[in-house]
Amino acid sequence: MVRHIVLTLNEFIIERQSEFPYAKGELSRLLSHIGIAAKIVNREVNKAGLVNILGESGMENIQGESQKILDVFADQQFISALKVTGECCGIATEENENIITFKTDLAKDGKYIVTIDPLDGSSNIDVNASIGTIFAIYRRLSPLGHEAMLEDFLQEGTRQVAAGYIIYGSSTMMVYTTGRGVNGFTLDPSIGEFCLSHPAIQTPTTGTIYSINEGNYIKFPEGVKKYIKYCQESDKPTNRPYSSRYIGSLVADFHRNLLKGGIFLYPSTESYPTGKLRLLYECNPIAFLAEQAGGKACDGLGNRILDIKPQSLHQRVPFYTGSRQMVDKAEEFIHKFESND
Ligand code: AHM
Ligand code: MG
Repeated sequence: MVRHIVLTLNEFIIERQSEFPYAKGELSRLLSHIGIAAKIVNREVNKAGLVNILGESGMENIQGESQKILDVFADQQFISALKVTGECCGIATEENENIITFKTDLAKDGKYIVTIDPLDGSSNIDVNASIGTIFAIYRRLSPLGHEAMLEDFLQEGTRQVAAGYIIYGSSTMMVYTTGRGVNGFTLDPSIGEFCLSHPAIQTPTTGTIYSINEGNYIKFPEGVKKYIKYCQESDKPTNRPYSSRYIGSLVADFHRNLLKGGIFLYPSTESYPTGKLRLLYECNPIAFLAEQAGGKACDGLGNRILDIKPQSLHQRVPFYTGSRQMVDKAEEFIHKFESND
């Protein structure tokens, strides 16, 4: 019998721990706990289609537990998983207006804070399409021994010590970086472990996929409109026209483009004049992963996403990310036509 040796997420995290400048195992524990919460959320996500059979959200299930809407469930799972580590003094999530600070003595000594979108693209749940969790980890700025403060969360993306996402798709994967490349782990349901399946991910420098909600076309900046037309023109040497692929779930759209090469665009629109996606728990972690995989992320206004100083917790920014050459090209168009907007 041939035996395949698998490297699990936890083994990998421990193996890599010594590469980390101030490694004492705290960050490893945080990442492991995120992995555990992800498995619990995954279990519930997989049951989503059964909700109508087992009882509606907000009603009691057969064990007498009240059932929660999945994004609220995911939010609570990640909050409690991070609370018990004692390494994390606070968390900011898409579901909560203000930061959540952990008040135990252990947590007050925690060196890290986490920003997280617990279940991104949740409108896709009802139709069985992929959704995801996105997270970023920072070292706190406020003194140890106290509760976390807002300033701990308003740090530039360059200061992330780790970031990643979980994609609940045809299989469930966790992809993360600690600033030394990007690695992907696929959940093997038979052993309940994330196993290293995509080591040292590098994204192609160019690709043939563009991902954007074209329904908002009329209100896009002029340069974005021109770039879309460029993607649609025929040109053999650059493999155009490109293919349009858009799930409406950032993690799923980004993950596909990361592996195949492509560009994801979420510009300003009529409903979202500064873009829809949130800097702290959507754009920054994705931008960190993109750059670590050799790609690029910018706001189309001349700024690298990771350099933007956040002003507020739920700040939105226009977002362009993916294969380096494609993002460069989109930026070139935006810049060229910016006076027409
Ligand atoms: P959400 O956090 O409310 O789920 O919204 C974020 C999602 C992203 O996953 C996705 O890229 C985007 O919204 C899609 O927006 P739209 O439906 O406007 O194209
Ligand atoms: Mg979201």
